[in-house]
Amino acid sequence: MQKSQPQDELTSIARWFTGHGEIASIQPLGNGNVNDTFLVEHGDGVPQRFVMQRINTSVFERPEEVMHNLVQVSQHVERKLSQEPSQPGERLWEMPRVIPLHFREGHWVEAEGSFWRGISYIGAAISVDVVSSLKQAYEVGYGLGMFHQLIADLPSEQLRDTLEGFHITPTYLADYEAIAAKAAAPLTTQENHCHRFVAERAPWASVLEDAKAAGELSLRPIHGDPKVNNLMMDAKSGKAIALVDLDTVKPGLVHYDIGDCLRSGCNALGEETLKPEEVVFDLERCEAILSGYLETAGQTLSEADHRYLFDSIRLIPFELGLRFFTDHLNGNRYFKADREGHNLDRALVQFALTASIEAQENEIRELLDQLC
Ligand code: GN1
Ligand code: MG
Repeated sequence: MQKSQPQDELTSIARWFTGHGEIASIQPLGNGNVNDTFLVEHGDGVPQRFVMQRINTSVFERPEEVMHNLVQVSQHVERKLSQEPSQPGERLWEMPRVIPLHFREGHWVEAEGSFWRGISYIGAAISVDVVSSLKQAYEVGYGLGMFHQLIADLPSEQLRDTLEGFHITPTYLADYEAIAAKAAAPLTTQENHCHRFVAERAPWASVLEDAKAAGELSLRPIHGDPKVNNLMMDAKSGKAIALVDLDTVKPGLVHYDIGDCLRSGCNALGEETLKPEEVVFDLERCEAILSGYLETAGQTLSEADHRYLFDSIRLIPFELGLRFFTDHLNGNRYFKADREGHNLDRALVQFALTASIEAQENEIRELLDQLC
């Protein structure tokens, strides 16, 4: 877990990105589980805003490479957007940009023992932790598809692997098994339930990696972390206009992104709920998200891609539950936890979502057949 930072230290770090002017305020922003994020307001006249982030270097061990990717991705997309002039009334897609340092060359600063960066703030936009209407759900899917299209031709060799093993479920399973073998005997019924839940699904957990190894599914640039609150919607029109949090953009399976978007967008109680027994995977939201996604990215999916969509919808919440549970057994070193048992509670929610998806397998498969 990272230390908290006194306000005057935050102010002096912010000056690296703003220069000498007034810093009006620095407030925590969003609910990230890994990095620490702040919104900085500054400027002597009309206030300006930017996002200041401390990268969690226990997760991203080579933060310079994260910054390298970020610059590559935003330049690539900006170039593409500038080549396609927009029509009046059309949605204007925005790309978060890295902010150069004020006092020397570069895009990040090491200060107070941490690694900091500045990113442009997407103004006049909202993001939600829970999708509250089908229109929003459609926009979330539309935005993910739009993002996939914009990065589809980003050459892989320009991207570094900033997080090895990310979304490789068999690797998470192996980590879990090693940690579970060393952990104290399960103390609670909930822990016992999680161990059983994982064991029953372990033989299937390599489904996407097996399809990749067999050449059925292929790698392409993906976002890696498109949970709904990373999707920004225009405050007035409600249209998707940006996907933020680009630290995990790298070659992967689009299935990881589709699964992550659906697991976060189809859970009306949100991933922090303390009522796992009430968690359901909502089919209507699923239909709306997929319709939006297919509208922008449908043509890029192959027949084999379609065949593995159900598995991806089931796998990504299972994988996230497994990651939360492993972190719980391992002393909460990866995901920020506010209290004892926080990551166990989060695991229970993701496992409940997985179970709800399994219970609706026929309906979800029918929906996929209809839409694709
Ligand atoms: C982490 O920090 P945040 O909220 O953007 C995690 C995702 C999980 C998510 C679950 C790099 O993302 O994979 O889906 O928590 N990011 C990383 O809330 O591990
Ligand atoms: Mg993230």
